[in-house]
Amino acid sequence: MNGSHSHYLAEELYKIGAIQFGQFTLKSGQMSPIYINLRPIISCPNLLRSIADMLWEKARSCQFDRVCGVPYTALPITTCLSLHHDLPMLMRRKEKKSYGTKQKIEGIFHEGQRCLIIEDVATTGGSILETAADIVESGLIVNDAVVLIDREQGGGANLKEKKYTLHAVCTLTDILNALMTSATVTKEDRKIITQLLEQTITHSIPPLSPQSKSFTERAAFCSNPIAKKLFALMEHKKSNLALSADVTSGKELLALADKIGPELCVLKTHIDIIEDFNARLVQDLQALSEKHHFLIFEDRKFSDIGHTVQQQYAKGVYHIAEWADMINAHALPGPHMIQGLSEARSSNKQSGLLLVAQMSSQDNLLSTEYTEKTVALAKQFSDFVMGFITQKKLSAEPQWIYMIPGVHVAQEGDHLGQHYITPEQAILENDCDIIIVGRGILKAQDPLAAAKHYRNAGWEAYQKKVSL
Ligand code: S5P
Repeated sequence: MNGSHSHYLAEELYKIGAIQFGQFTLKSGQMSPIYINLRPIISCPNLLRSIADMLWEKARSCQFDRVCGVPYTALPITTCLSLHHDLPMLMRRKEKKSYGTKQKIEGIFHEGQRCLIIEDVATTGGSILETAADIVESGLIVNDAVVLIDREQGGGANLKEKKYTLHAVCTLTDILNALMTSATVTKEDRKIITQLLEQTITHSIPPLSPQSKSFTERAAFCSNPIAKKLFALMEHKKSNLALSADVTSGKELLALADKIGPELCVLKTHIDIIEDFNARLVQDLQALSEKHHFLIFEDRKFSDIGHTVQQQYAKGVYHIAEWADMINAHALPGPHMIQGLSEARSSNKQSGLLLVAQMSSQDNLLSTEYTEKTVALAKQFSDFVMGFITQKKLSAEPQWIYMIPGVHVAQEGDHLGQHYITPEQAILENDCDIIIVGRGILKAQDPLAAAKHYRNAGWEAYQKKVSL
């Protein structure tokens, strides 16, 4: 949907209390942190008119002769649509009529005419299906239903089973994302929305296959040579631990790489925080990566136009393209940036790109829609993109490698918004492949012992997952 629609809608619905956050008991007796009831819109003519316009944008491409709202909230909305666009309306009786004609559908129609169904909120699609059943029983044909908010709880799929198509103006995720950027939302509500969005992402991810494929099996699906190499290296070395070597002296970096290297599959650098950088440093680092069998990942997070990232990757002081096995980039600038990076690869060196699909920092701006688009972008460059920096597994396709930062066994976060989870949560619950650990190891009293601990925890969780 059009972003300005979702912002307007979210803001207005929130303002009039049509969307509320807290603790609510639903009709079913279940507790819910969100309550959506669009009935107040009938007292807000401007909003009602706008909602009808948004529905019309979706409805106009459908073929139909009549419109019918699902009782009750969709009735005034459908009336509004009908009046604006000259659409003959029908009405479904919710209560059975025990006298007169006993007909369930009121209005003028003929058998074989097509009826479009309008609804305010779809959850499982049950109310739409009930309305459709009565309409069909009355001799009309139903092909489409248009809904303002799809709560993404199976409505689309349930309608599809009956060969009906659900068209949604927006999803609940769109609304929640829009509310996150709204100044009117209270701090308490923002917290609940963040949790809801995290759950939504988990739900939209394909469930774990009963037998998760091993790294060796998944290597066969990769087009990128570094991805293949990394899968093989992890299985051989029995490590899915990446060290985030966030130190500021070259000497310290090399000492760490030598000491912790045997425990790692990947050593991640922020080369621009090194205060005494020189070309020799990366040569020495490469020698250590060969000695201890780990890959070097420069966490540069490119994010500019194609022409600029080419120079940032291959030129400047660091010549990253000459020594990094892996780099990462924000998907924000789009496909030409990836193309730029891909073209700037060194002819002497294989390399792979990870796209930042989700971040560990609290209140970050990467929405579910952004994450989904990032995955779609990766597919366009599958010979170069090897996976994602993420907080959760994002696709059922086995070739992607999921690296998860924000892992710590003893802390929940830092004072600058970093949010931590444990290795078990990262690998088993969030279904990622490689844990990225920085301060959990660097600030430990005995960094080597800490690295061994994270390595074992990460690997045991992986083994548990593949044996499930
Ligand atoms: O979302 C992210 C992405 C990355 S790459 N969150 C992160 O923390 N990172 C990086 O992972 C971050 O730049 C840092 O180098 C590392 C986490 O370090 P730690 O000390 O908090 O474990």
